[in-house]
Amino acid sequence: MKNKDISNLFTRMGTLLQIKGENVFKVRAYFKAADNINSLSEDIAIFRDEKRLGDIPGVGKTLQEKIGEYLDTGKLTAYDKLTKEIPETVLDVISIPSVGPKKAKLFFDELKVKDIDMLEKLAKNGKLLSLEGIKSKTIENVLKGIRIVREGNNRMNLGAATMCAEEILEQLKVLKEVKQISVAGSLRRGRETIGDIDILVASSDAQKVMDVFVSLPEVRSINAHGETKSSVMTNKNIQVDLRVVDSNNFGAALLYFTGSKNFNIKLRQLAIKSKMKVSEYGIFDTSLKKEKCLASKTEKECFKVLGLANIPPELREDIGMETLFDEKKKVKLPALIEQKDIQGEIHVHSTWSDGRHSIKEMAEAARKRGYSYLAISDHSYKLRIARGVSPADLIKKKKEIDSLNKTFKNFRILFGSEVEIDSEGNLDYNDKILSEFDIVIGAIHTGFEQSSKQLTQRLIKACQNKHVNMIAHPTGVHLGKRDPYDFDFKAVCQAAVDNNVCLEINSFPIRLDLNSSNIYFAREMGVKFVINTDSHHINHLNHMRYGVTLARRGWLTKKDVVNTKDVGGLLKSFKKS
Ligand code: DGT
Ligand code: CA
Ligand code: CA
Repeated sequence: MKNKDISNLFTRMGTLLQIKGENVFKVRAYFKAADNINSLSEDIAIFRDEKRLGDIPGVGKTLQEKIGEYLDTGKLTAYDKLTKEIPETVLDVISIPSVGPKKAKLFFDELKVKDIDMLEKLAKNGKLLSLEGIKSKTIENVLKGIRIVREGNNRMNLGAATMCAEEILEQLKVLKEVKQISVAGSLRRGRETIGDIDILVASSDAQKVMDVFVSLPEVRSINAHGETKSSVMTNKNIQVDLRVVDSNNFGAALLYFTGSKNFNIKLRQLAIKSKMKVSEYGIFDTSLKKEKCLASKTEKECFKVLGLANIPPELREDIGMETLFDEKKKVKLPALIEQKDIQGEIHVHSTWSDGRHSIKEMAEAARKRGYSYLAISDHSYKLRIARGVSPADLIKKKKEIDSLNKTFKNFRILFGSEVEIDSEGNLDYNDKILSEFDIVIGAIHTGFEQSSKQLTQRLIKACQNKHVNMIAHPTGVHLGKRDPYDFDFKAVCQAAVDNNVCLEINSFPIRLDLNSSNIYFAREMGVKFVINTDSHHINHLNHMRYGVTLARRGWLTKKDVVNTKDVGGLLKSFKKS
């Protein structure tokens, strides 16, 4: 399906036209079409074949021709022409958080800044300062933005890595030579960000598996193509490493290549104490003249001979490591939360604010997932950028929810709101309105540059509001775009505990906020959590898996997470004493 490719191409085209200074209507037409193509549930090629491209809102005659050209040739002449005038690398400059299209245009027009390296040079040598409206604070932010983007380019988020790995796994799994297959490395451990994807296969015909792997359609270039290990770059610039081992060693290899590095070091130290040795081929008894393999087929057997429980991959990290390898206490591992424990969620959007789907569509999608409730928590009034709901519209929204609820059995839509916490820590609706909601979520979307003291106070004050049940995406991080804002996390956890406010684990791939170490820390302080997707589209409900993974990495059980309860239990646990 080429929908995503075409949508991305139109977005890039629109952005470059903006830099060129084209007429706003032309620019907007590209953005609108891109947006609508992205949310089609059907293959755009079918629209074309059935001559229905004109049915897609915002797709006029000219764009229809362009879509046709791309579907037929995989190219767009207009785009190629445009990028001769304005290099594609200007898009990288725009992706820097504090830059955006306006400044990128200024930089390009005045100083011909065509890529990030050049921008960095001019920021450092003071040339940028010569431009109108550019202050030293702007330069500071530009350099900070460059650092974040570069880090983001080195590591992808868990969602992007999972999607890429699953596509590849699907294609290898079907080979008859592949006996077992699994991801390994940081992806198997569920880290928030992933450097490269590691895949492990058990097969007696390594060469065949390697040959298929390096010729997969998503492979752009081959870094290595060996007997048991290959490494490729995909067309999305993701490195994927594949190792093939014998079926008899699969468990030991999986253990070894899952890591983390520090976890493996601990395993080796533990083994040495019992006169054993750990390698990618197995666990060996070293007390005998000739080493003897004690376990290698499954991870479980390997752990067992080392005297350990079957430690889930998510726990093989520095956090909690002391507990895992504690010599004195016999450690019982927690029964980690699983995706099937989730009964519903409380942070999704609808067309009442910036969501793509109606309340009914969102509810149906949630029901299909087996949920028994869903809180539609649109943005509050002041967040104009996200079409926040006016007090007058709240009455209509509530009516719509009430009448939909009459049509359901065993499912309930809750009336929620993601309410702006203003720069002083006050909420965007008054107490009377807040008391009407089933669920009130406090959230920060602006004013990130405040001092740590101000931000901490703001969050604490929101926790103290008697209507607030949860704080959304508590640290404000955007992976690869924005660092967490600076605040006292411990103080906010304490305020959350004292006021019976939950902290969110936001599963949206660019957020993943709280992250696993925040979760682990907050849990020790007694914080309760809600795992949400922050969906703006029905497809986003699938992101729940990432939030659950983070929760597991933070050692959470079902009990720590409020949306593992039924709707009665959920609302009861939000009650303020
Ligand atoms: P990443 O890719 O940076 O997100 O992190 P990992 O943990 O996937 O690291 P990676 O891809 O370098 O290696 C995969 C696993 O292989 C790692 O978790 C532990 C294991 N491993 C085995 N031998 C080595 C070694 O010599 N160095 C490193 N770094 N890892 C090794
Ligand atoms: Ca890796
Ligand atoms: Ca690797």
